[in-house]
Amino acid sequence: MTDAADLLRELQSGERRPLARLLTRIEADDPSLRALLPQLFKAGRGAHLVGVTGPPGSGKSTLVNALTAEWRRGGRRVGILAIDPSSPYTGGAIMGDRIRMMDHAADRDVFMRSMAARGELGGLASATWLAVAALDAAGYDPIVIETVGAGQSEVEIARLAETTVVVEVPDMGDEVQAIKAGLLEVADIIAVNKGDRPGADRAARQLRAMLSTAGGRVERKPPPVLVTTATGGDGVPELAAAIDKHRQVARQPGQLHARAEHQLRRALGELATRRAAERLDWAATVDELADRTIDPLTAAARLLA
Ligand SMILES: Nc1nc2c(ncn2[C@@H]2O[C@H](COP(=O)(O)OP(=O)(O)OP(=O)(O)O)[C@@H](O)[C@H]2O)c(=O)[nH]1
Ligand SMILES: [Mg+2]
Repeated sequence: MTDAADLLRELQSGERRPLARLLTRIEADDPSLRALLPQLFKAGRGAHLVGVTGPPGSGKSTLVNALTAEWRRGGRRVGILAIDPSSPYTGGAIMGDRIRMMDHAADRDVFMRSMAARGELGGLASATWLAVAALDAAGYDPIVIETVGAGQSEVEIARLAETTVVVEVPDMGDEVQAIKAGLLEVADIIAVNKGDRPGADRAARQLRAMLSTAGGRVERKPPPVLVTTATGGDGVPELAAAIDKHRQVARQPGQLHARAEHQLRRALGELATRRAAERLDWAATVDELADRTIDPLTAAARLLA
């Protein structure tokens, strides 16, 4: 019996602990993982990968918690990866997410994990990719990736998903307009959360108007804008239905290709860079660059020779 076969058997037992241990190895970039990856990837069942992103505090975790309850009612096993980019916004986010997911803590058909990015975002896309593969092999479907949409890198991570839900709030200030514009670009579905607050319906209407005149995106229809109240559950079944519906769209032949290509390029580029970095002698070359005894293009070519 090989290591990989043992691991898969454990993963598919329905227990959460083997999966938790595997994710720890993925986060640590454990070299012994490499031998297991071919079988891990082959064992994937093609779970629906759902990204949930949006500004800090917009209610992403609460909404994922509510969606999870909805999916559980449908008998689905839900995997959740909360990506903590260690940004100034998310101090304490891991603890907060754990508390919010307590509703499902005793349910072994819900797996929740916060993944840390070791202080910077490097390696996160590929670590997330491998983590998703692990959850997929373990039979979770859907798999949700929650990221704080506060910067370009986080937006990119959200794009690993097949279906990206952007969570907005009714009373977003002007200072976050830039974030908002970047986020809307990657949205397949927009949830205006905190629907119990004044102005939610108006914010939804404004977003719809903005999206219908945005142009430049001839290849697709404007994403649906839904109003949700994550705390009370209003609009959550509709959001779950919209996510399911988008899955069908995302899996049409042409769409799948575009998504897969983006996802694979990014994560593969990151893995290749990291593997290359392990083999290369950066220090000497960086010294030479600093001394101007070598030019950057020659240095790059030499590193990869
Ligand atoms: N009134 C109201 N409050 C909400 C709603 N959804 C979430 N909240 C509250 O908003 C706060 C932030 O919710 P979170 O779910 O932690 O938000 P988040 O987007 O995951 O936050 P970060 O991960 O830190 O970016 C909490 O106090 C929630 O209880 C809602 O629909 N209505
Ligand atoms: Mg959160």
